Amino acid sequence: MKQYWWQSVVVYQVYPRSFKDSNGDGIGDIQGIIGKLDYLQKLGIGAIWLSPVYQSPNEDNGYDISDYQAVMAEFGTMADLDQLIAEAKQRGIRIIMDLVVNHTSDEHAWFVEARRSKNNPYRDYYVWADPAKDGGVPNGLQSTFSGSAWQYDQTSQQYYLHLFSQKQPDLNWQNKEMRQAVYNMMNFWIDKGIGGFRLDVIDLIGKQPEQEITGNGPKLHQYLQEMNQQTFGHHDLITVGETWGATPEIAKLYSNPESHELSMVFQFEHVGLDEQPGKAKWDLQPLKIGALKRVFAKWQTELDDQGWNSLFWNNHDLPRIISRWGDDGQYRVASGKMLAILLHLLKGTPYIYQGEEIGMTNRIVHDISEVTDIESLRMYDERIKAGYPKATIIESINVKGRDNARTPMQWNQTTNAGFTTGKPWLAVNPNYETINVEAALADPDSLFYTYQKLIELRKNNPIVIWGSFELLTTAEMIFAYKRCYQGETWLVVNNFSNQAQIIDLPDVKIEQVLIQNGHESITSLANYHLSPWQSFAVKVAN
Ligand code: TEU
Ligand code: CA
Repeated sequence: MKQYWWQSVVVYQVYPRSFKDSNGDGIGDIQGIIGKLDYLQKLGIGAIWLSPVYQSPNEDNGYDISDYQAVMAEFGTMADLDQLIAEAKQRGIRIIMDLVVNHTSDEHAWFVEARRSKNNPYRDYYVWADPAKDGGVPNGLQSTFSGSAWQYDQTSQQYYLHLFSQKQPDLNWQNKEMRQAVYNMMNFWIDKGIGGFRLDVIDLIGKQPEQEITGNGPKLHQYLQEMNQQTFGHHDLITVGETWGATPEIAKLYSNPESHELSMVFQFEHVGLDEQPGKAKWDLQPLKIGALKRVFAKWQTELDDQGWNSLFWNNHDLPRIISRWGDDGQYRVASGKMLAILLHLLKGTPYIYQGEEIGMTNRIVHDISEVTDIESLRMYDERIKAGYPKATIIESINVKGRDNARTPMQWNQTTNAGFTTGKPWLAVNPNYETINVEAALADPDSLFYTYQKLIELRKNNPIVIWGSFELLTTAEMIFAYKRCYQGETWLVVNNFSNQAQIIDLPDVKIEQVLIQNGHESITSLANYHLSPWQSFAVKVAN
């Protein structure tokens, strides 16, 4: 199989609003990112996925775009962005742009035109429907941000579709001119020398709203093949689709190079494991490690050579992994290293979300007034109306809310964690005095250096990229697996718990300890006692 550059790099996600503020207005910006490129180079990453930096009224922090070819004034200028692309390139780092083309902002010129009248040339760029017979919404489609996905438009007396906020009208991918306009816009960015695209909720673009089909619609793959053909297919770019509804079968359709669609997709099967089946992410249940192992093993083995995995614990929509599935108290560093080692030695392209590499944690709120994210705010109103107790809703937000990932990056122990000299747009996590980049860099035993070493291992050992995967049968709370490549074998052993565990692999002869989260001498795995969250990778004789 052909090999691609994006199979061997680690990608770092920057959420610009929260990364680094260079001018004291409390909002992260592009010059702030440029100032931290040396730090990212030191970590060893090969690409940055930049969450949206386009012009936007910020209903959904930039995921509501009003001009795809202009930079959000708060973040800087097009010249700043060109400089970022160039300076990153000098450091061997490519810039992956976030492509949000399931919807635009209602302030986008296309929508401003479209809503003028039924026969406006842009009308069909969006999805419109007549009221139901009783005058109400056309059907039962729901918005991810609570309530109906249909918004009534007074002027034309029709409803438009918004699978997210009513300020994020859905584009109509059945319209050929609209698709062409999107491809032209993509080529504008490709011509700037970007490294690729992350495609926001791309599995929704094949929607058939009249049949209440949203994800995985009938023409989805046809559109992606067309997009590939008209844009990135002619360039050596990374493309990663955000696909909440992907199964391994579907992921192979997207990511098998033969199908000429995308490099890989983000699949979210593991992300749903700590919610009650059939309910919302807010309906909490504890994670079962056994289920997590089965899900990961399934994706590792099923994609194998017919597709490519992306590997992630975190992004700007998800709570911090150490708080979620590790231990953000006594074992913060140990569990963080375990989670890093476990993930980064799997087969696929790993993604690090800003702050993950220093072990940032969730931020606790006590009242809804401390929350900024639209998803949490809408859910709160909806559940208050439905009679849920306040405390239960706040608990769900503390465990799962998106603000957890969006608190400012913690650079040092000065005021506001060195993120801004002004007032941060979202409060800094009070633990910044101990958890920050400066402290991490000064401590050779910090999580940062575990991530750095994992990236280095990947660069120097083809087995990490290409090796086969096999889940080992062990006690429930131990996540152990084997990688094999060209006569070499690695074992990766992780204690996914706060308790000691025993692993018994008497036949294993250890040749080398490659990485670990402690300082134990590991010479045999016969009746080996793992301390809480202990994690290591060893090279073994065949
Ligand atoms: O996220 C898709 C999405 O469905 C999320 O809203 C997700 O369901 C939720 O955050 C987690 O439960 C993408 C972007 O990553 C997100 O930031 C945007 O809000 C959304 O699309 C709309 O563009
Ligand atoms: Ca700023």
